[in-house]
Amino acid sequence: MEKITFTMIKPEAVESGHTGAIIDKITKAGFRLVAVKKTQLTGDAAGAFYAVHKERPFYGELVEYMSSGPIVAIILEKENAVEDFRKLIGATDPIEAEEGTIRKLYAESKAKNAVHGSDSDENAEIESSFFFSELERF
Ligand code: 3AN
Repeated sequence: MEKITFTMIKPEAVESGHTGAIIDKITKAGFRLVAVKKTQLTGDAAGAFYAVHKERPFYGELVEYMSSGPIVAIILEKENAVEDFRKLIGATDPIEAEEGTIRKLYAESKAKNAVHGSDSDENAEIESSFFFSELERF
């Protein structure tokens, strides 16, 4: 059964011109683009998106970084989307990410790690709804 996951290409990767290469890698791995939007988060919006991490020591840094420049928000569809996408992006810290993964190729650090990937079907829907209405999904 086809499922969705949600990703963001983060500010540093967009700024460095990696958007096209990252989307190419994603679609070549069998994911279908359901919705795509380039936008910039306000500090408040980034804070709300990452509210689950509020108590983590890096929360302030994360919110500041994620609102520092444009991002590309994307809903993706594939069988086993959440798990397969997390495999494609690799570990949170690029030092630990496997060869060939998006974070190994494009991430700068644990904070500036190129892309976001939903960690569950439930969060994929919550995160997708944060950026897109039902009418914007095709
Ligand atoms: P993932 O994005 O792999 O699911 P999480 O959920 O542990 O990783 O962390 C969410 C985001 O918070 C990461 N994508 C990363 O940008 C940031 N982050 C995680 N750990 C750190 C850290 N130690 N220092 C700075 N930022 C971090």
